Amino acid sequence: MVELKDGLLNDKHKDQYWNDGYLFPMQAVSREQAQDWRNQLEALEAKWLDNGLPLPLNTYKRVNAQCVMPLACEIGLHPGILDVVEGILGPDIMLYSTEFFIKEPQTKHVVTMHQDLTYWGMGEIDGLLTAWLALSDVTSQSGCMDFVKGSHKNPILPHEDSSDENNLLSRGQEIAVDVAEEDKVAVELAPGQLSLHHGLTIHGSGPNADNDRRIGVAIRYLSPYIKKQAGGQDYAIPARGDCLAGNFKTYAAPDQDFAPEALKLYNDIRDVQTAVMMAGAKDNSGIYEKVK
Ligand SMILES: O=C(O)CCC(=O)C(=O)O
Repeated sequence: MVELKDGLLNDKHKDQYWNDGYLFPMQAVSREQAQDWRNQLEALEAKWLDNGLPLPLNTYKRVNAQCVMPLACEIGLHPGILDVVEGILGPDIMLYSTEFFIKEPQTKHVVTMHQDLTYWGMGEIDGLLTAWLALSDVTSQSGCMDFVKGSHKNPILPHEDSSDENNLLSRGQEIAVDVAEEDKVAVELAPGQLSLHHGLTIHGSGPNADNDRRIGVAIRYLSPYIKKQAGGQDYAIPARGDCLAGNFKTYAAPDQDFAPEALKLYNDIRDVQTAVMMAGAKDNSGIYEKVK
């Protein structure tokens, strides 16, 4: 356990993150808070699954949920999580994307081993990290993430697209080198616990062989000083400190689920990100699929 003092990382924790490319587990929010967020998510799923949204509900949950779901912003802007993130990114923080990674009980969905920054058009930077929050018990049995220690010291390695329908990633991206089982570190987390990983850390996750859903929230945070190297100007929500560098278009947290103006903004963000994310992809049938 990474013991936080007043909710903050100490220098040893920070060194560990920079040496290993990840840090876990931190109890960033209470178990009760995690259960409350899970309840809210499941109520939203029940209400909106067949409620005439322009894109499948899963698309909105899986990427940029912060744009259309107040709950995703509440989680991404929670002070307990931002306090931990501040220890790595510093006082100025933007929320780039909140993503619900859900594996239903006894299903084969996996996430192939990859580095996040491969298709984001940001280059090989230190100023982006993922805080991954467990909303259920996340174990090897239920398909927790695996990290490869020190792998963030690599550049962006070659990746290949896979067309496996069980892959939860946008283009089924997979690192083109085999990762030995003994190099994988299992990231087991209890509800309310958090892991951090660097944008170059090699990671993935296996299937859920458990009887409960495996629910994680991958929250991508950026330093406002990052400049995208490819694609048009991207979007982010100011989360803490000075976010006026102008590298990202800013927008406000939504105040109701799937409001028309938020759905329009969602499409604008999607267009900018799809151009970079899917460049050169063989297949475009996943969450960045073109709207007909
Ligand atoms: O939730 C998972 O299993 C994988 C998530 C992931 O790849 C990420 O957060 O970058």
